[in-house]
Amino acid sequence: MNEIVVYRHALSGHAHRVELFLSLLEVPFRVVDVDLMAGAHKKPEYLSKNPFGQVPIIEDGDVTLADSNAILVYLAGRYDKSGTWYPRDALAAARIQQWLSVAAGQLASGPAIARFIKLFGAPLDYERAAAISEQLFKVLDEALAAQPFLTGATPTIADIAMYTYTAHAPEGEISLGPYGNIRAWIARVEALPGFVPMQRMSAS
Ligand SMILES: N[C@@H](CCC(=O)N[C@@H](CS)C(=O)NCC(=O)O)C(=O)O
Repeated sequence: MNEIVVYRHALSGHAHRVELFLSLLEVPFRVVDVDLMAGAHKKPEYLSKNPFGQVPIIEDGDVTLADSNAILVYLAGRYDKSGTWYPRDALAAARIQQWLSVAAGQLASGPAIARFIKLFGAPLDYERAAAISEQLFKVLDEALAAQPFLTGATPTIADIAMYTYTAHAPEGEISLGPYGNIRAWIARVEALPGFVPMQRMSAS
């Protein structure tokens, strides 16, 4: 097995979801820290790996792949011997895809942007991010009332994609206080063997 290389930033939730999944799968990897503050991700060498100039990307032998959710799909297909993280069944896969879309949609434009504003001073619309977060967390909390993980009794890549920016929402001053089912789900994800946290930036 190749050692997978993950290009990341230590505070990127998108990158963390990749590191978390590799750790849960017990797939060996090493990280390369990309200095976003210095603009390393917009240099030609990095853009040749990901023309969007974003972290994360992975290199796995001669495969170079960008986009955190695409990477989760790839890793599950290639390295998950259990076949449970991204089942082939059409409906199960579609249910997971629904959450991957939410992770790239409302989770990114809500809690992730709120955190980006509060931690890094990004000049973006906090009220909008907070409103998206509230709507998202109501739906998420309700979805988790009926089952322990997002698509059923066992975790899938849907849970991995949704975990980091949800768990770190308080860093963006989005409280998880009202959402008991979400908090219980976070604890379940954090109890998975091989779980690795992302660095926290403030008491939350
Ligand atoms: N759709 C991408 C989004 C990745 C993303 O937004 N990465 C951020 C860090 S969390 C980034 O690299 N931002 C730098 C930029 O866009 O210039 C994914 O899921 O990997």
